[in-house]
Amino acid sequence: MATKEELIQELSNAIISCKKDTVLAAVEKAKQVMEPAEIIDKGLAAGMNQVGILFERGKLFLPHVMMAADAMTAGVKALEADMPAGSGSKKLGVIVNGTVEGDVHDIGKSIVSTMLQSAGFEVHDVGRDVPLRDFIEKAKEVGANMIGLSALMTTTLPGQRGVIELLKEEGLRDKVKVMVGGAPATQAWADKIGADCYAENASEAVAKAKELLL
Ligand code: B12
Repeated sequence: MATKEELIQELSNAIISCKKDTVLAAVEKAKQVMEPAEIIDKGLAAGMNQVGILFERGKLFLPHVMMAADAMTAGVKALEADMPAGSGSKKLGVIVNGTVEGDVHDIGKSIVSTMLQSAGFEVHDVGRDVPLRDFIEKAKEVGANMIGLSALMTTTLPGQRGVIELLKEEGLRDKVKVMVGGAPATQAWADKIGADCYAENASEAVAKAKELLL
């Protein structure tokens, strides 16, 4: 029987192999002993970060990154059934979550949506490359208590500030909390733009959302 460390390594290596079948097999194996959140955070996401590093060093090319991204999405999907939407009858809060305009990176954002949902929040995932005003319109439509904003590029990060400015314009800033995330976002950035919180990963996003909304 493989140890947890070996399984984590296997998950990460499977993502680096860029092969969907290898990832799905590693996920099936890990599921016997590990929680879905741990499989995603410690195994799959760690592998994807490694892919990013290899890409930056010119050891992997864009088609590999796209294949790894597909494999990662399939791996997370295979775990969704094990993370049923929060069971309590009362929802913990309503959250609109998406990736800002100009940015098509959605793997991390989707993991955050899935984990928030399984923690018991009502999540409206508005997708990727989302026009800033659409976050506001969706928040109004569903009566959101929080907006989650993902940005994976330094060039799209300012979109997070843009949504906060729009909330102020609409007189909604004190009614809707804003949580920001994505690789280039930091606590210092969140403070600078006046976001309510920053979270480094999906587990932290759940903890911070609970802190702010409960
Ligand atoms: C996969 C990937 C892609 C895939 C995306 C597939 C998809 N469906 O998402 C594809 C191949 C399509 C792609 C395209 C491009 N990419 Co790209 N991509 C990556 C890569 C390798 C990994 C990103 C990823 O999925 N990580 C794994 C997930 C699990 O981690 P994560 O996204 O960080 O999410 C976690 C946390 O950040 C946090 N989080 C995320 N969102 C949120 C939201 C909230 C509310 C909270 C609280 C937390 C949170 O929780 C998540 C889970 O733990 C990164 C490198 C890297 N190191 O990030 C480059 C990277 C982001 N890409 C980059 C670039 C430049 C591009 C392209 C322009 C093409 C190119 N020339 O390389 C296009 C972008 C087109 C566009 N307009 O958006 C650059 C960005 C540089 C910059 N300006 O800052 C990076 C950093 C690579 C690099 N060094 O060059 N990319």
